Amino acid sequence: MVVLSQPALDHFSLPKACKPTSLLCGIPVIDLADPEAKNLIVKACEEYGFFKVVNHGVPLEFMTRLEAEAVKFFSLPQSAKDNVGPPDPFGYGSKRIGPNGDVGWIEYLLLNTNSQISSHKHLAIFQEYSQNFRSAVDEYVLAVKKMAYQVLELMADGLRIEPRNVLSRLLKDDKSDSCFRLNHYPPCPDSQALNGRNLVGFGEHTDPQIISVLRSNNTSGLQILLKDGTWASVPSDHTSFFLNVGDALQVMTNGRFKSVKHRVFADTNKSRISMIYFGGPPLSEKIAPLPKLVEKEEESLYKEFTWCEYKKSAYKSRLADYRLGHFEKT
Ligand code: GA4
Repeated sequence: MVVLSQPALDHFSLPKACKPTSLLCGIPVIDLADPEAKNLIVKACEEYGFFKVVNHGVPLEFMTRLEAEAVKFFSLPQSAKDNVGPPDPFGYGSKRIGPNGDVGWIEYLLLNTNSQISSHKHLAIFQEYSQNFRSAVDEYVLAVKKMAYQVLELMADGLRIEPRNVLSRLLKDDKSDSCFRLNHYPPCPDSQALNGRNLVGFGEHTDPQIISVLRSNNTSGLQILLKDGTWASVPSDHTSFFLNVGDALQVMTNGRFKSVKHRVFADTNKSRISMIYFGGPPLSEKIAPLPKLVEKEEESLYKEFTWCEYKKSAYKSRLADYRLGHFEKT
């Protein structure tokens, strides 16, 4: 990633005068071994669209091994990284996020987790790079997927909907359109130039999928938007996972769960490395409120659409757009 000269930092930074930010100390923590987990997950999704998972069963060495591989990858010469870019959307990207002009203080690798629909580019990324990298991604993603299935099944129990795999089956499907992202937010090159402002790593957005599972190193930067319109910083925890509700799950719960807006700021001293699994349904899947979650009198808040239609529309949008707007009934 090329370090920019001082004036260019203005493209990435936010003015000082922002809404107040607090430290999210009361973030819901779900212990997967707790008999109350199913109800606490539902409560967290209603209140925040976001929660932390502990006792998750994913070995810490899977996380640290992949983190080390990611650090190795991002330390490669720029030309080697550019060989696996630009993103189409899969592949290596630097500063540009998506196809519509969004930028951030970030470099990343976006991968398709489904070998059945992976592009040549994706295969090339893995093969050209290294076997160690590939196996670290594979073992990590497999373990995280299993945990995500468990969470979605607990969620179905908490919502009292049957069968309990009504949500998890969408991620388990061979054709599930899920992806995986490794992000590197380099430390801010010249913190004086920012003059107290924040350097935007990944601008505010919601995730389009059903559920996202994030793990980061011990560098802070993630913030979520609370119901009262204020931003809260999420204290980092490299041993836990942070899960958030995506747009598709908001629709499937007819708005009962909110897909949470979030953003990331770069740290002034440390690199932030994050790894996120985005669990999405098959492209042909109809995304609509689950019948049991639509009260008798209440109608679906959304028009019917497939995941493929939603994704296409998302890729025409800017990061901060309210993407569900096009799909709401008027
Ligand atoms: C946000 C969530 C995931 O990181 C992502 C992003 C995707 C991309 O980087 O290619 C998008 C963004 C994300 C939403 C709107 C579109 C698409 C960039 C962008 C401007 C991989 C995803 O699925 O949607």
